Amino acid sequence: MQTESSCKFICNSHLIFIFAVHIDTLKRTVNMKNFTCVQDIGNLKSALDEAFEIKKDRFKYVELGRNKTLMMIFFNSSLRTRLSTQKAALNLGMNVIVLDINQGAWKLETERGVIMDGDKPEHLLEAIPVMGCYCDVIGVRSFARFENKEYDYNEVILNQFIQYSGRPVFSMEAATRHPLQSFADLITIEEYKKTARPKVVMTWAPHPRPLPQAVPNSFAEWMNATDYDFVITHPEGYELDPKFVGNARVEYDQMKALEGADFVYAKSWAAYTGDNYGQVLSKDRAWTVDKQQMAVTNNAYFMHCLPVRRNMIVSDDVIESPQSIVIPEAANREISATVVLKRLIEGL
Ligand code: AN0
Ligand code: CP
Repeated sequence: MQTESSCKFICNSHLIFIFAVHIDTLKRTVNMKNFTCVQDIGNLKSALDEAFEIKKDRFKYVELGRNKTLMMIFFNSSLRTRLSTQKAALNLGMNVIVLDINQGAWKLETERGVIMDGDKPEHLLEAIPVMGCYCDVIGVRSFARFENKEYDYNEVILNQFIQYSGRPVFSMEAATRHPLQSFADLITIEEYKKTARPKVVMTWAPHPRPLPQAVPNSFAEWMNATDYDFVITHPEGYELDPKFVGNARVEYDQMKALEGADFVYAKSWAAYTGDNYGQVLSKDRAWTVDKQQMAVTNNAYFMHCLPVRRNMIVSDDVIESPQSIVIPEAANREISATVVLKRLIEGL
């Protein structure tokens, strides 16, 4: 039997390969199994086209999710992800169940082989397939714990959901990536850019507590998938995993990096490298994005995923300036989530 993707004939002793057009391209739908990284979204141009189509008419696919249930599982706090993903599900006519693991659920053991005589009455390996019984799609928020780099970077929790829930799973910020955020960031840059190939600078900024690398890793991964001029700047010691840095330019001098920038994307993250994994190495407020930093840019737009600590990461003046697009950026979370949920439902 011919496969859907290709078939071959033997003709005059030449092999002629005829590649059948995959049925998906005809329907212009992309069936996603899971959504955890930029590769899962496939072609960025068609993902953006779909985002703008949905932004024009966000209830266009309201019939698609009828009698389908989204379950959102939060191991960590959230404002935007919770609200925007729920709104996205409502746009698609879905039902929504939300569970905060730390508020009302049994405390979950996550390690195999543990003698469960402590304070955790339930194991994740039972909890996950049970959750899968009550829904069609599962979103998971599970931050890096900073106890063990390998554990975090292997995405143990997220992968257990993929393996044991029996449902499509999407990341609502996992240990190493925050793809719904990065997709919303990309949509926002596309809306505001004035040149085909804008200069986008991601700058580290100080914060009192160690924050995950998920947002900067993910932003870098998505920016590297575009043809933008992408620069990363941070103090020495804050190098990110080279897998995410890719071909981005890394510049240790923040002011030099910011020269001529069209977009400034601020984010704090804890150290990644060596024994410093998960540590705060600097709280140097010289790195806070202030008027002085913005002055060397090309009248750049200021972006941040939020929540943001004012006068640590960004000054009041900059975040309140007309160049600050943090609110439209957050608004686009509804759009990125609608595209992702639509595609996951189409894959059911
Ligand atoms: C989280 C982080 O930096 O990953 C969530 C950002 C969307 N931020 C905090 O924990 C403050
Ligand atoms: N940007 C973002 O993911 O925000 P929340 O942590 O509030 O969901």
